[in-house]
Amino acid sequence: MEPASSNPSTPTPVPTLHHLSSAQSLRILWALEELSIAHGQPYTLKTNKREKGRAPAELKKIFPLGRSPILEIEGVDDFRPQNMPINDNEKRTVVTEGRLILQYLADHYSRGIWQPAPDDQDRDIYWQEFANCTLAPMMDRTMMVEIIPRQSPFLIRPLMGAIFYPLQRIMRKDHPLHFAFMEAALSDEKPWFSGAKLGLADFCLSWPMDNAEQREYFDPKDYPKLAGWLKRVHEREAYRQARAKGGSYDLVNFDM
Ligand SMILES: N[C@@H](CCC(=O)N[C@@H](CS)C(=O)NCC(=O)O)C(=O)O
Repeated sequence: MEPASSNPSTPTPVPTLHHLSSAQSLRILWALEELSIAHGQPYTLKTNKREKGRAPAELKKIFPLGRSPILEIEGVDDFRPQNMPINDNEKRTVVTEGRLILQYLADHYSRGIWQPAPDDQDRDIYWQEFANCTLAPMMDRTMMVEIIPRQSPFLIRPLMGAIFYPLQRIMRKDHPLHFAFMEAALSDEKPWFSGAKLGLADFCLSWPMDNAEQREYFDPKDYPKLAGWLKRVHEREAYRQARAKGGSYDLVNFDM
């Protein structure tokens, strides 16, 4: 497929986002809303509600792992990393993994708006990787040791609490070092993790930082630049539209 960025007059197939409530696909929905505001790029949103914390089984019909986000584009077949067999004769592109979806949107739909300045390219890619390979797993580990005792059967809950409470403290000990490291990366010249302007690193980091904020893992007073970044994210029209359209976004109990 011809990247939309190279020729704005080329009609681009409308992508469909298979979204899940209270999930990281909110950052893809935010990116799609940015494209809608920037160039009127249409998209189709299919919202799925978590059921007992999990994605509904129907998502497995779109992609075998049944997790969200999934971006589906009908009429093109230009990205087949999983060699997924497509039984029907129709052309269909299915992109999964949040960071890959963002890259796909940047390459095919963004017309360059998220392209960092040449001297910010390393920064942008670093913070994307940090978001998905360092901060998000850290938030997940901390969430697991908090949610397991809360969701345990009533009779063993005190025992589970006794086991898991020390683990929660150990997990949280690592957070300040990481938040301080992020704080140091922001400045008046580079107020975004992608550099002087919003980019893929910022979309990537919104998910673990929304987790941190909702679960009160960080005190905004201790990290004013990081808190300012998160506030700027939340005040963007596109982010607000995404929140309004995406259903619940409960990163404490995940709709349970
Ligand atoms: N590595 C994948 C992870 C996708 C993922 O695990 N998504 C979660 C939501 S945050 C999900 O669909 N969970 C539902 C379930 O496990 O049933 C990505 O980056 O997109």
